[in-house]
Amino acid sequence: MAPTAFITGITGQDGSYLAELLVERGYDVHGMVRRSSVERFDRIEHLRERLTLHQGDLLDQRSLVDALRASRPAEIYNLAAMSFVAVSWVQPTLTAEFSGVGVTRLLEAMREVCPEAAFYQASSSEMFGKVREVPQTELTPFYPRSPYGVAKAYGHFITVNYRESYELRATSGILFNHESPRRGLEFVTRKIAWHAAAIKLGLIDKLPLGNLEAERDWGYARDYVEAMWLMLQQDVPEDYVIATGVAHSVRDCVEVAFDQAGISIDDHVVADPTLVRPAEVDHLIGDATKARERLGWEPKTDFEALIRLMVDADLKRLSR
Ligand code: NAP
Ligand code: F7E
Repeated sequence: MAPTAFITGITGQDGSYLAELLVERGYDVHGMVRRSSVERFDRIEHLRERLTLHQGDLLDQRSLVDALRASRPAEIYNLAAMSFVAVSWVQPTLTAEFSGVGVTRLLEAMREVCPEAAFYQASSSEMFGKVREVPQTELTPFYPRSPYGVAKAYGHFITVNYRESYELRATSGILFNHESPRRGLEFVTRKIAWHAAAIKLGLIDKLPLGNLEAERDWGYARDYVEAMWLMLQQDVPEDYVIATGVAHSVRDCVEVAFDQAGISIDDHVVADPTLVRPAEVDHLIGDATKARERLGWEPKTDFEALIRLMVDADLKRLSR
């Protein structure tokens, strides 16, 4: 019988790639979606027939228990969160509810309905924040610098705590930034790729940006969901850093994107101080040695290839 997987956040970037991977591997894939007056399932539209969707919300315990009862999963991937760091300063308590306490709600639902399942928590390099060492490993202490990072640190530790308290097969993946043509338009790589394409096609003229010197360790989302799956195939649940080990600046991203689109930076990029964050994270570079050695995982797509494929995808999309 096909194993059953349950994904929260299935309508998001990672949820859609993970659903694709699990469907390809013969899983019976269930996903949780929240109610909206307008249904927006663009990222999973092509898979819709092969998925079972349940209404639910990380803010609502009843809905989590019912969704798990209806799907009885062997693997649970908790990808749902308020994932945009900048907005976490605007909605700090809501971020804590979704991305922090929401993890406890789902773990409690799992304990009640399917304690034998394997659980994946989407932890984040944002937990390292004001970094204590470079590069960061599974043992690097956390110093989050945003309400999002603080909420994720709570989600991370409650996952570890439930693993140790109740012997749940709960694993936390500490993922560094990962991008794709399905990335939300508000995140910087996709914003740059989309603007480069739109400027090239004469649809707009300016690209407003905040801190051009900020650096991140950027990988490809398609590679990273493979790591999530590998983590849940291990006999012993442990935490893993997933990263490329190479950092680039926002400026590097603009250079590659504009080169791919064939346009000049000087004429279009404008500084917008409102996009600079109250606190920034520096020197985020991950060391994924443990994942390489234990999971056999390695990133396949480098930064430059990633940004070029994102620009091409937006050029294609906007030309239609
Ligand atoms: P994303 O594209 O923003 O997707 C977030 C998903 O969470 C969406 O499906 C969204 O549903 C859902 N969601 C938000 N609040 C919810 C709630 N209260 N109840 C139920 N569902 C809710 O994020 P992503 O890039 O795929 O990231 C997936 C996970 O990995 C997130 O937890 C993120 O924090 C974490 N993470 C991401 C990265 C990265 O670089 N991408 C790195 C480290 C960790 P709607 O479609 O209804 O909005
Ligand atoms: O910002 C700088 C900004 O919003 C990257 C999420 O997936 O990864 C993501 O969080 C950098 C920051 O991603 C603009 O100041 C400059 O330094 O693309 P971002 P993020 O904040 O790193 C982590 C690992 C997650 O877990 C999160 O869920 O780019 N930056 N100018 C800008 N950023 C944005 N968004 N927009 C700008 O105009």
